[in-house]
Amino acid sequence: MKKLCVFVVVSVMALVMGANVSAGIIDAGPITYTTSIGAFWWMSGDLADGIVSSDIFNDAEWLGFGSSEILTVDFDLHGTYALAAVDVTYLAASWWDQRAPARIDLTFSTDGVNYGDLVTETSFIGDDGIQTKSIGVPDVTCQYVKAVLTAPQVNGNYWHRLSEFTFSEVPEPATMSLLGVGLLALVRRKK
Ligand SMILES: [Ca+2]
Repeated sequence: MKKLCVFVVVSVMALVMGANVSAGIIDAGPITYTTSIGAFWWMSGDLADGIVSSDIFNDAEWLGFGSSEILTVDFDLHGTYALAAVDVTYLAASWWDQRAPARIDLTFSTDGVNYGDLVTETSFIGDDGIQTKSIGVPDVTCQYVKAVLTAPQVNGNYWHRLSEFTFSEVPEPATMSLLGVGLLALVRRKK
């Protein structure tokens, strides 16, 4: 009986952990986006291709935008998800006049028209290379995400250099059901 209980617990844990992995980062493949201002022409990076560049000089992995304007990026996840976090990877290098955003406002929509559930992030590491900021989202169900990046208030010429937006979803309800079924089986076996 004891062995059976251990088997059930291990099986449930394996299933739950497996389900959590698949329910984490949303596949970047189908995600598309538009930007309110054009990226610098020599940079051909994609903000939703699943690639986070570690090479700051590889213009094929980065997109650059002038920082004197507000940049809006409208994402279509091409599926409905309960989001847990949005990770933004950017370059902050004062020696190269590239700055972290001063602020990012995220809003969410199910129809691409009406946006709500505002999440504002103002805490970004402003220097020292490639940075990824994970912005927590309070379990918002949506298909569309609008990210508004506000430039920092600094003097001189500067710009944004962005590599990726990564979206993560909360564990699916199926995971919780699975856990419940497993525990129920365990309790019944004990009786
Ligand atoms: Ca990318």
